[in-house]
Amino acid sequence: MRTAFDLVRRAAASPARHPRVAVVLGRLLGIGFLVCFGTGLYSHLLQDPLPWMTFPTRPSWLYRVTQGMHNAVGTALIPLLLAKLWTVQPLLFQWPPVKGVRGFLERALIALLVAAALVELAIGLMNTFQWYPWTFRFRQTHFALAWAIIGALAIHIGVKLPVIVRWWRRRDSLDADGALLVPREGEGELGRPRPTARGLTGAIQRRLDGGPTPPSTVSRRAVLGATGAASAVLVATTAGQTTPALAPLNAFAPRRLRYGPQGLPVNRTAAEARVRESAQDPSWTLRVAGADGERVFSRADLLALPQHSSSLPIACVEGWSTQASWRGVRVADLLELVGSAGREVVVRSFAAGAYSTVLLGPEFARDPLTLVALELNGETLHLDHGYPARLIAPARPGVLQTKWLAALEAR
Ligand SMILES: Nc1nc2c(c(=O)[nH]1)N[C@H]1C(S)=C(S)[C@@H](COP(=O)(O)O)O[C@H]1N2
Ligand SMILES: [Mo]
Repeated sequence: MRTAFDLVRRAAASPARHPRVAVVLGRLLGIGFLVCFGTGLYSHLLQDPLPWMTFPTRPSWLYRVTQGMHNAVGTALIPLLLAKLWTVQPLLFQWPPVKGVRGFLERALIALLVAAALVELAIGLMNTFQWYPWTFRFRQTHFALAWAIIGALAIHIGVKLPVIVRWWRRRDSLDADGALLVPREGEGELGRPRPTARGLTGAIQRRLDGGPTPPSTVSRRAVLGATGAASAVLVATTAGQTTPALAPLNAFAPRRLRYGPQGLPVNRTAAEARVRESAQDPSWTLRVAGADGERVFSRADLLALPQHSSSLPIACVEGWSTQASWRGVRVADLLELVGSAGREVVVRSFAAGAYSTVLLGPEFARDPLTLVALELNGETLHLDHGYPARLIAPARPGVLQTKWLAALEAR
């Protein structure tokens, strides 16, 4: 068994499987996971706020940027993580497999970290394609895994700190005083030079002969370069769904910037939500309830109130976003009419489903940009965009921009 492990490890040894490469990739992974954690936490809390929380409503494109970053960075992490696993893969075959309790805990932690990170990136990617081939609840699972990753990552960095420090700044394989820097025993079998007939790599031999600097950095660079290129290409060919400048390169992302009716993508059409009939019912009204009682407004009533325009994006959690021009009645004005200015609002849709009821915090309810929208990009709101009326507010996830409104209830 031991010989088998040794053989695998030796066969896998390569100048690019080097702690320096692991550290460079690890740093990028660390930063990337932190960015995704921060932006993901923000998105999660916007949808599930703790009671005391208020959120910024400006800049109105804030969520568009944070969620765009969440998706782009998450996408870039996929090649980085695979490259990192490739780099450290010989460590899997250490002998003995487990060295004491500490060694066992270390390996268990890495197993947890790797599994959680792979599942997290995989389900995140699938989510951007609106593909949910599972029964668990995506957001709660993605959120729980994020905590597992961040916790395991913190311990992992602590455990590996000596290796990280030692290889943090090394640009090549040479020490400050010109000696060849080779990975230590404690750093695993990474990058152990491939043995030659004489038991030494050509590079070391040349070094001992006083020859030129060993060329091993080239293949390290090649691995890092290929990984970086893979990440860059993936991001460039998907981020066009949220970044207009990259739209022409969008080869893989499912949403085209302006492919839906009225120049805006649609996640769930009126037909899919089974509201085609009720949405076109001429007796539709919006019920607004507040401290002074209840009022109902037909679409004509709403159009008779002061109309305001807002330029606000729809920014879907799934990674696409589009700026649009909306026109309708300010939510603040409607709340004023029922004596509940500045209150929190329960927003109800007549479409059944997961987002039929959402909460609109007071900071959004009183914002002059927050509208009950009746028009989109200069036309009557399309059925698929929420006709007869929808909510639109600044700096909020798309899932909270309720279509096919039925009621606003101030609390
Ligand atoms: N009632 C209702 N409102 C909804 C949804 C929904 O399924 N039902 N989908 C939401 C999601 S996930 C997004 S991203 C936006 C998309 O708005 P659009 O279709 O007008 O672009 O609407 C939101 N409003
Ligand atoms: Mo969405």
